[in-house]
Amino acid sequence: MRKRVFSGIKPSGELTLGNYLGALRRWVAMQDAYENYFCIVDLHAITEPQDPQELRRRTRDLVALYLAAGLDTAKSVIFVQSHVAAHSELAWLLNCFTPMGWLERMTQYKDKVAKGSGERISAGLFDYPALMAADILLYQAHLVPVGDDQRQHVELTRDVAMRFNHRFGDTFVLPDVLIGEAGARIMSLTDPTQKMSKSDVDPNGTIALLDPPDLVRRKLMRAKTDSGTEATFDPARPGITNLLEIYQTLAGETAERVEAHFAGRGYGDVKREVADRVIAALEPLQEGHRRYVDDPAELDRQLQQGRDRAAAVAEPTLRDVQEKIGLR
Ligand code: AQP
Repeated sequence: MRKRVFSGIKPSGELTLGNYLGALRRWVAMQDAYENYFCIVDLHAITEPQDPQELRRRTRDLVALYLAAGLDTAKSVIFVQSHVAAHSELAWLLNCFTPMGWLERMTQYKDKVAKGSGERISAGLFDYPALMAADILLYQAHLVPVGDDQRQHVELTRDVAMRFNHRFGDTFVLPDVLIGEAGARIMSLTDPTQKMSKSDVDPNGTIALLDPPDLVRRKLMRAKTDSGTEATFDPARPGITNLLEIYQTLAGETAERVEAHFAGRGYGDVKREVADRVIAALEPLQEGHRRYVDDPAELDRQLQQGRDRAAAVAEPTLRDVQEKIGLR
């Protein structure tokens, strides 16, 4: 039997190169080997304020990008989280089995609180990991391929599952996190000490997957680097290291070969070649995206099919949990 994989992306902004290299591109590469469930996690997006029109558009955009990137519905179930009600239902149940202390330790929550004003932080943002646990556990997923920033949430999912299994008997598969070797944490182009995020307010810090080629080149040529000249991976020089990592991931090379390729050349050369690679990688994505967006009926058909296939797996898990805790 093939192992099951679950992962998702929030439609909380325009998809970035970080989301692509840390998540989407890896899903495509591994989809032949597993039974896959790939979700657009709109319920996670609303943990922070969203414009309803934009949310609707971005959700469909994301489906189109999943398909354009090469996810194939013959190999992967692609669906929108809120279309399968079991996600919200199990999230509530798991809430009641997740200690507050565990949630308080999540660094993503702490980072977001530090950036925003405390008053406006929603209970949903605090509770985000319980919903993420529900997403993963509903499908009895063995593996969760994510970027490095989500490692802690998958570990919490595992702890919640273990706790539940211990109390009520074998119910959930314990999932393992799967982090890529390169591209797991792409950093902002304007502040390379921060990860590239789709909700970044500075548009120059991120490359959006739908950015036109000239804009991609401009942003990369202006990417913040130090005053050094040697193009080597070096944690003390996060700007150039980030650019080399983007190059490495797209070229599928080892770090040593990338350093050898750029030996004796300046940062300007690195930026130019990274821009060439990124633009070449985005071109087929943008073209595929246009094709799907131009055919809304086909997108709807894919989503309906995805919903049905996902619900067929999620609903029996939910019923089992309801029975075990005495709701049925
Ligand atoms: N900079 C990144 N480098 C590598 N991987 C990344 N991911 C996100 N940013 C990077 C991975 O993309 C997947 C989808 O993430 P998400 O949308 O569920 O939430 P996120 O991790 O919070 O992504 P963002 O872009 O930072 O969204 P906002 O700004 O809305 O919070 C995950 O696998 C993630 O690891």
